[in-house]
Amino acid sequence: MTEPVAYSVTDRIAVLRVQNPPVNALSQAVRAGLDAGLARALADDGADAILILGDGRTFIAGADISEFGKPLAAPGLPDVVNRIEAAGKPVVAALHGTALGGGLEVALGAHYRVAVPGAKVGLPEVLLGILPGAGGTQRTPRLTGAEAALDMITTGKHISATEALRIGLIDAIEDGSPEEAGLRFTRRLLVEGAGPRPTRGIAPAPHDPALFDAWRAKVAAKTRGQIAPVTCVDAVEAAFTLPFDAGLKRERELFSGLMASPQREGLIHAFFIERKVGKLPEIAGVTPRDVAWIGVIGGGTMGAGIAAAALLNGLSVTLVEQTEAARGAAHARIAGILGDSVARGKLTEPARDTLLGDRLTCVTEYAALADADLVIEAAFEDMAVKKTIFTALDQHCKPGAILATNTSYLDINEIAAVTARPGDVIGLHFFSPAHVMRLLEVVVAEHTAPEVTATGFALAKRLKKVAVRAGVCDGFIGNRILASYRMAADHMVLEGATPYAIDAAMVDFGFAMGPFAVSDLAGLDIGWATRKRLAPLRHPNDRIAKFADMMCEEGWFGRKTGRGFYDYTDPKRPVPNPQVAAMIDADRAARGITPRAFTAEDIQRRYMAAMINEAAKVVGDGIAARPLDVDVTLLYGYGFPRWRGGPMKYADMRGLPSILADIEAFAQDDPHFWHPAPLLTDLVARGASFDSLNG
Ligand code: TC6
Repeated sequence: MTEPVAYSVTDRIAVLRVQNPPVNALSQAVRAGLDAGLARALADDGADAILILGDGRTFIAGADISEFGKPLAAPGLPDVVNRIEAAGKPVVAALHGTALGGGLEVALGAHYRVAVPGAKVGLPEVLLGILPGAGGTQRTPRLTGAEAALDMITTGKHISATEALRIGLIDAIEDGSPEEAGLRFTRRLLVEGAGPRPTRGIAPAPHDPALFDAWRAKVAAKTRGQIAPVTCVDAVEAAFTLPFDAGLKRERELFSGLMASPQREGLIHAFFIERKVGKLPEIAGVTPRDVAWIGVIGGGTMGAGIAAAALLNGLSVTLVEQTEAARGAAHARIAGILGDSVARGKLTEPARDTLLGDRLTCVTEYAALADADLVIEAAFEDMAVKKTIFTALDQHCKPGAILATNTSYLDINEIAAVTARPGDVIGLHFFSPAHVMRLLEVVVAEHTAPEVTATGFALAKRLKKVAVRAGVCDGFIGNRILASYRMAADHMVLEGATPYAIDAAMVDFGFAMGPFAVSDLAGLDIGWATRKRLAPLRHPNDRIAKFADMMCEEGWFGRKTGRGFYDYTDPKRPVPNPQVAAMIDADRAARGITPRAFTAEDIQRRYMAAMINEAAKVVGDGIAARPLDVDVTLLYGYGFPRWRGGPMKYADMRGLPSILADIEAFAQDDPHFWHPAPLLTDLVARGASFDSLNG
């Protein structure tokens, strides 16, 4: 077995090489290995200096997150870092890949830091609901000053080696492998006679005492509801108000508090499920098909967004529209999105011109798709339209080309049946705007071949998206669950809550926007069309609110028409649309409802109960493979607060019996809507959690 930290000596420099693939996380064995290597180097008469580096693709990507929440096995990282800093021989860290979190803290414990040009560094603990707890909040500001340290620690962002050099976090950038760069730098130190240089010995630079209050206010406004970012400011402040050891103690207290918080548990759940969501037995070991050239049918908002995402990630695109005018409009739409990328510094003007000139073709003929590897249809949501398109695609596309639909709810089995290649047909459900939103539902139809599914996942990765496998049903995973909690919100309005109280309660829960503000943004005409489409399929006891139809009949489609649940006369400061209340009153009166009061907690409980209950049905029906697929869908496509881990994690943390009790209580008044999901009932009976089904 490979040692977690290998020891060797070159040119009187002891090299401690961390070997814990894939990312050299600081597991207990690595911490113990660093301790042992350090002691050996200090006792080694043949070594005058010590060099720490990482084997493989990266330096050290941080503490081993999988150990969090379990009892800590000695040695603790803060002690290891302190011992490195206290070494009587100069210690150098040579950084490559990503030196993150505890990894960067090890480097800060070293006396000097050198990086290879492509290296990145960061303190991303805040994104996991904690803070850099191995001295990072005390040592970083001593090297960089308060502002740069606060920026890194409260955002968790990765910075380049050049930026790290500029702010004083590292001492040099050297070409070559980390070993070459590190040895060259250390040899120079030895020639110069440089000795140990503990970071703790550096006095913090003077600062404006009001700085920390200003940062607390700024960070609190930006990261609403989260405790770690503000706590990070408190910890950095301690570097300026307390002596070093007392600052470390304060950091530890704050760290322990965050470690025990449910937010930490939610965020770490989110970290791991994002990596687990693509690991599915049906595509394990399956080779995806090569995709270099994609076709897109339809150049509206969705089609243009998909085309732009593909172009920005190195694919060639042929877009088919019906008319010359639509073809031109689609090209202009895509050019607009790429122009925004230029404006934001993500793309150079020449690169944009190459994409638009050489990589994008907008046409009106399907024949142009003859050599496309994969075609994504993003046309009007109508089964007849889709069938016509898929019949044409089947005729024009080469054998082996994948035919995908971006439908949000239509039956993909029915679409696939019009082709002679149902195994090549799949749903790729993007979220709008498609070049921004990270979620992609990969909808696997009855005959979809595993390599076609694997290609969907590979394409998502190429487009820097998070793919979730979904089965075929109306709305797949996300929109099916949305329909249910959106219905619960409408019912609450009928019973007495205002849309504005519901929005406020859900923003308070952690969503960026409430459901009615979201509907205004998406366009109320979308919900209107869905209600009309589903009307013939409804059960007579379904309670469908009428107030939204009344609003649509007035031509109020939300933000785009200046009016919806809110009035957008001042688009930056929407206010409740005063005429909506009368429509709601009329709807209630027609049903003989006397409105009652709802507290924010009542609203949150009903909303979450509806979401979790439908999600449990989605898992029980096999539409989502595991509860974690629901969590990823809601986190990446529906603005669910990441620090709550997703609805299934939230349910597990609150306790499934409590969720079931709510559903049963609500069912007393409305047994038609509130049916406990069999899976939920079963888990409660067995005392099990959703997480137990995640594998
Ligand atoms: C900390 O340091 C606190 C310190 C205070 C202590 C007192 N631990 O993302 P990838 C796994 S907090 C355990 O697919 P990439 C990951 O699950 C930590 N496992 O690769 C995956 O496993 P799988 C601060 C980890 O090249 C595999 O490695 N550090 C850890 O796209 C590959 O990961 C961070 O927050 C870990 N720390 O990206 C950094 N990191 O193959 C977190 C990764 O079984 N990590 N794994 O699925 C990252 O941001 C990225 O992994 C990356 C590499 C940029 C390092």
